[in-house]
Amino acid sequence: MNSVEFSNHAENRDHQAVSLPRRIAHLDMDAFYASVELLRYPQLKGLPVVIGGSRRREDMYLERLRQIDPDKDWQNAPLSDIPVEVFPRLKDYAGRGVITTATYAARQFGVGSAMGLMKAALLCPQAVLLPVDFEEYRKYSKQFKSIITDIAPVMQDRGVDEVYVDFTNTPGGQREGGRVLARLIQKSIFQATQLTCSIGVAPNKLLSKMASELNKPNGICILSEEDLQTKIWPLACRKINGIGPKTDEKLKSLGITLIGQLALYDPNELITHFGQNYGRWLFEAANGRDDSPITTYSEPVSLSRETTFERDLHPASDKDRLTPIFTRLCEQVSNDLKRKGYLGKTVGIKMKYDNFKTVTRDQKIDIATDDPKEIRRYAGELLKRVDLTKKIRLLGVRMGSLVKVGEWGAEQGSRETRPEEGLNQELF
Ligand code: TTP
Ligand code: MG
Ligand code: MG
Repeated sequence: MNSVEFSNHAENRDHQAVSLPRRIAHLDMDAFYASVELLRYPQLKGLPVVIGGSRRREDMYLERLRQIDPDKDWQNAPLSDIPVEVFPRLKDYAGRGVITTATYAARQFGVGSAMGLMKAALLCPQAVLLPVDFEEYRKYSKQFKSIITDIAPVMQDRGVDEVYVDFTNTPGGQREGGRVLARLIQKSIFQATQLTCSIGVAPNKLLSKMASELNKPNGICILSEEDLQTKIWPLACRKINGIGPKTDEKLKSLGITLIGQLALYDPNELITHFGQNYGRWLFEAANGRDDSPITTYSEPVSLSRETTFERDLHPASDKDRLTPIFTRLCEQVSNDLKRKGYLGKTVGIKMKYDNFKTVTRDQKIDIATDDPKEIRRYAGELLKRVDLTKKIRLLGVRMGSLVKVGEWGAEQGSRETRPEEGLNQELF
């Protein structure tokens, strides 16, 4: 799993002479990874399909296909020719993988994102299991976003399958509360990609994010301030972007489960329990108030790679396995940095033990780098600062404090690496 964390720059606040009511859209693709896979394998449409487990390999079904029909030239046959029975099923999966997403047909069985594949197999054994292909998803991600900015240029990236779009001053953005423009965007994306999305349009980001979920899939939801009590207040507090599981638990202990209850709670009480800033924010959010701007440009603040092992590994008895895994993570982070054109000034490691306790350590370094050996050397030093007497289930490497290559100075990355700091040095 790789991940990129973003910070926002270059805020885009309205400075228009005529001030129109704010109309902010949130667009989110429907069952994104799964929908992209179904473009490749249309024969799976309507079936329960989950995405997860291993990475995609080009030739993965070839052997079974040759068994079924040895005379056919499977290598050159379209992917849509692959018979449905050739695809692996959830019931045959063994391992620790989790679901990234599931088609809506699979969700009816109660399976969904972040659920373990083996647990999901109990609920829907017949579901087709497809591997992940991030490259393909990124390709479609870029494509749908560029279709949006062609129509409505003020867009904030919010991850691989979602964006905020400022409709306020975009032509058509005020018509029917934003519905006309939302329909146009939805139609344009579908025509170009055959992918569906859902759009919420509301007076602010907070409400539009909730609205986009209300009519999923392939839906549009237009919210005005008057809809707050009927459409938002009956929802669980967790639906607010910014209320996580811990806050939710705490709210529940105060007897607050629905947004409406939070909205009517004494704000001073909330401040007592959650602190000045967050307490106030909770109250404002539940009352549908949010003036956070659309930020149209974002840069990563960190890049990381992590991996969960098939079985827990012990630093002492499994060091032959852990060392190459660790090296590989450093190389992957290095490649990510190079591909995106960044150097990092903070190296970090993450470790999850078999009891699920997670520890992280990080360290500032003198010279920003993207060099795998340098990353490994510093990350290796950090290993000395964690407990290596217990079994580990996950290992991760992270580079933070990123700077764009070229914005850092000529000396960057020019430091000679001594041979003993190479990629083969023992770590565990
Ligand atoms: P989401 O937009 O949360 O989900 P989705 O697009 O699959 O389905 P929905 O119709 O409800 O929007 O996430 C976008 C993609 O991100 C999703 O297709 C797969 C990936 N993802 C994960 O890998 N792990 C996760 O836990 C989640 C929630 C998503
Ligand atoms: Mg989605
Ligand atoms: Mg999403």
